[in-house]
Amino acid sequence: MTLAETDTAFPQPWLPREDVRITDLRAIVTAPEGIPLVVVRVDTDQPGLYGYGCATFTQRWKAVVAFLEHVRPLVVGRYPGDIDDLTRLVRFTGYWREGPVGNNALSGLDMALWDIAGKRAGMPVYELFGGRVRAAADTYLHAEGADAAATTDHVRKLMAAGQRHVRIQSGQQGAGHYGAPPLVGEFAWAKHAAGWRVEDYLVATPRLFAHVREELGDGVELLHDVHSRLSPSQAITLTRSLEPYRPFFVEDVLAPEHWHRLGEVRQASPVPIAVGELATSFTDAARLVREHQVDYLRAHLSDVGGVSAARRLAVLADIEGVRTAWHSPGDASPFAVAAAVALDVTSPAFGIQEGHVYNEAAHEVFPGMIDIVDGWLTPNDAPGWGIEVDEKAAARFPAGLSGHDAWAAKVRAPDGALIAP
Ligand code: GCO
Ligand code: MG
Repeated sequence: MTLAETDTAFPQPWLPREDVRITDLRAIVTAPEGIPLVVVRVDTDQPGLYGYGCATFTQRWKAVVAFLEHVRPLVVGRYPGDIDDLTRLVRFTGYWREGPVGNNALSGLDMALWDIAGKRAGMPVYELFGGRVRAAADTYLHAEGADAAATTDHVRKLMAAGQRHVRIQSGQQGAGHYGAPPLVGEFAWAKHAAGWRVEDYLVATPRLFAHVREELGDGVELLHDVHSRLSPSQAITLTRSLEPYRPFFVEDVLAPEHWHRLGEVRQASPVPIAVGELATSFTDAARLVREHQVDYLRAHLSDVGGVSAARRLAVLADIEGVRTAWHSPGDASPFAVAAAVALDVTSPAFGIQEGHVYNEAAHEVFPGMIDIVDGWLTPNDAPGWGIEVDEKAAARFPAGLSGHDAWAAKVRAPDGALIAP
């Protein structure tokens, strides 16, 4: 095929090195764990050559699927090897860019193109990124329970399974804290009896840490996710109260609306601060690193535009002395996990990797996906991401509306005011 033969309104701008063309781009939506996941598949005119990428904005997945309708005509007919040109094309043609919908769609395309590049080269993507600087990524998993004793038991189980790092959350009166069940009863005096009381949280959290350290000693690294519920001064109070228990990091002390005040918190905090999963623009994530507002950058790969964007952030983090801790819970598909781990093993700035133990249904849908073994995530050595999608299995787990809405709608203070969940 020559340039002139490309039958598209968005022709190939230069003669590609090899005659390979994109023929299709589509979304696959599936919910093997009940959490809607969006995967983008990019096809080419070469038999058996296609790629997958993660485009999961689980709460608003239908919007991403619709956005991809705008992406498809931009890339069909193009050479899949021009990854940066194709992603810049998607960004610039839309004029208004960034945001969780557009960036997730972009990420699906971006990761799928890296998958195709790896398959063409016969190499895992991590080798295209420059090769390993470490054998595998150490991970953390989540422990939660109704109270400190139950959370401690959960930590014990995870340690027995090989985890060296565990995030601890525990329940509280009223709505409970993020990640842990509501418990112990409600506030009889309150306008909203099932409310969440920040003062109680600020007392309960250092007690939780004290309990876990007392029971389990120093042989485990402990993490904690505030989930954006504090003001700057409350964040400082919390981090100071946790200092004796040596947390590995404290996550999301402030909501993104107040990130301009993160510097203050970090200056006053005696423990490392991790922020970034709510960054929905590359620019915002880069600012967290450039302005030294975080010790660990926790961007969600697909929300900053994909693995290419995150790779630039990892380089920036390396330059600025910041560590990475890519966000990767159950609302990231196994392609996002593979992409995060490819960055983890190739970046000197790696700090820790959030892990998620997927269920059997997810393994059926995504053959080849990588799992945590003894606390480690090790990249797949097959070309590309080395993961397939079994579309028949995927269809058995249709996506409904995200359950997140129903949960977040309940997170209110005792006076009834809605809180960032
Ligand atoms: C974390 C998280 C998540 C988010 C979830 C929202 O793993 O650190 O904060 O579990 O709540 O991704 O959909
Ligand atoms: Mg979090």
